[in-house]
Amino acid sequence: MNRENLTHNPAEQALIAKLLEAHQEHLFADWDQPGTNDEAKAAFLADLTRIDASYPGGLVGYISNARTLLAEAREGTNPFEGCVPHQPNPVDLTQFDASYDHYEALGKAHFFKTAFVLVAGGLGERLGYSGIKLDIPVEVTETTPYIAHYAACLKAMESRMDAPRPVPLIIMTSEDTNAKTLASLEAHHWFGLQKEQVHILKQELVPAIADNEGHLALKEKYKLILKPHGHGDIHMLLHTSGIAARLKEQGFEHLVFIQDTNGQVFNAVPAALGVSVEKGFDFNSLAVNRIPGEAVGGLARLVGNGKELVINVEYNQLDPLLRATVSPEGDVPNERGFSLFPGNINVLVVKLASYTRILERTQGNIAEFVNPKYADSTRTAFKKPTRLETMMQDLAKLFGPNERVGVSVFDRSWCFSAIKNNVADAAAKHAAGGPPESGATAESDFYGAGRTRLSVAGMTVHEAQETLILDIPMTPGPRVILRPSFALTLDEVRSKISGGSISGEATLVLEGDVRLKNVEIADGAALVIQACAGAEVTVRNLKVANDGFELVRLTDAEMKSEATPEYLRIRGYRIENRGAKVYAFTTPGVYVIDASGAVVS
Ligand code: UGB
Repeated sequence: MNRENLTHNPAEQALIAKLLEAHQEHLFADWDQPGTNDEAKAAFLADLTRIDASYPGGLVGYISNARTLLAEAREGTNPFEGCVPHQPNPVDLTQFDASYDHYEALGKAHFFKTAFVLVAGGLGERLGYSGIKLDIPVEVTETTPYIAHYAACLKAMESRMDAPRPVPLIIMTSEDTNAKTLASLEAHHWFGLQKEQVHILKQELVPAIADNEGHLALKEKYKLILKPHGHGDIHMLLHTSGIAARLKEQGFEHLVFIQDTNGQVFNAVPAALGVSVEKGFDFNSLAVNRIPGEAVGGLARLVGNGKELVINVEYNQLDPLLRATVSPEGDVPNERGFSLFPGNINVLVVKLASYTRILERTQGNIAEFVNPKYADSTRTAFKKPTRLETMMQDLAKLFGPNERVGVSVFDRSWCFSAIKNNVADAAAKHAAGGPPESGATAESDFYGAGRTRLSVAGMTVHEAQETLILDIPMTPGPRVILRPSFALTLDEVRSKISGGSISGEATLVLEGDVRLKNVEIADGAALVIQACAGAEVTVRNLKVANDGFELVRLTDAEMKSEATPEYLRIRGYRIENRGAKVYAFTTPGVYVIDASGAVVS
């Protein structure tokens, strides 16, 4: 068909001409005559136009980048050719000692100059959850969604400032998650945040590529196959939206990048910020001790080609790089069972001054890569269409020799426990010796961090025995939820809790300004104290014994039933209230709960 007949819109005609020059004739072959399927054609052209505008260099640039990267992939070009990996020189924050307190205090004093970026455009394909991951509850004692937990952390940070100001939250969504994220925020009144402090940036999907020649893949006539471009899009969006530059102008100094389901991240944020401030890091990656082979990138200092970079080597590239250079056996464990290269948890603390400079220089374009699954060893055909991807941690590659790129290593369960896998895959990962990263382990670690805080404050904590639920390990108690309004740092916990004990499958939930002095909570019992802003509650010498909450395993029938909420089916249990003692203080004032459990105001 004559190309002028495809559309009367000059801009669309120009785009078609460019695509034909880029050998994309198949996109427009076999078009029906005008009058047939016109709506589908218009939608197809609208898709092409939108993607052309959103990708730096347009669709033709995307196709050209794809051809280059696919040719390199086909030849097996080593992206790290000439580089030798060395261990980075991490700041060790795995012990809760005086230096940890020092960094937390520094970080806390810096809250008012910090903004957060939450990348939440991923579909969570490995988990197979039908909603957005931000809506999944991090715990099912009180059923708090991740987004509610993050918002509560930001509110708590604000309340620690001398002159409180809203902590900006930038959320990156995608076609897959945007509408549901907005709906969730609106349905819950922005989870207590001001609407103006939340900025939503939607990333576009990119077209899938059918072959080494860079032909765009069609799902059907007039429909492209579109796929996520990866979390690296956030840098381009922070640049093109002007938000990064604006935040810098407003006096913010650091951005903290976080993932969608890591309930532990704010445990580590104060100390990580403190490290960035004291050491003047332009880029600080939070990391954990990594088990060789697990799906977490390794942080390495790469030396070669006249450069030295501290960067993430993604999990599928680390082992081959090590085999080709320093370790013929690949990624082998040290005597403690850990890889020599700390695991990247994709929590980044970035100095805004250097970040905006780099965005100006690069327009936010960071390294793309392609990972095609070839049909056979000739590498001429793919099993299924592939696409170009980007990763937000690759930003580190753009920092120069005059900028400071560091790594801060934390205890794993303290700073990182995400929900990545469905129950079957999680059980298989556990059987293979790796972290399951499931709904149950994320919740178990969330309570575990609460227990750690109580122990640090000197409370005696008798843990319940680890158990397997659907062949996934978890520790069912004590279930300790210390809300951010109660404490954000270890020092705050120490100042509010003294003495006491908690045992087995007991539950403790503390919200607001609450102090516990010699409180004992028996195995299976539960104490919940909710103090509104302006209420100060002290609990003295109370011995708590009641039927508390019970963790109940789902039956096979419940696991299969659509009537069972999906957020329970991804863990294999629910938690039922059998008689928890709840104190709710809804008006400001000074209250004491005495040894008999009575409230004396
Ligand atoms: N995300 C987006 O916002 N947009 C996208 O297009 C894709 C994802 P995954 P991944 O934590 O253990 C990363 O898929 O990419 C968001 C690191 O690269 O859960 O496999 C998504 O919503 C790896 O080095 O993780 O691996 C989510 O919030 C390691 O640190 C976030 O990006 C690994 O995470 C991560 O997406 C890990």
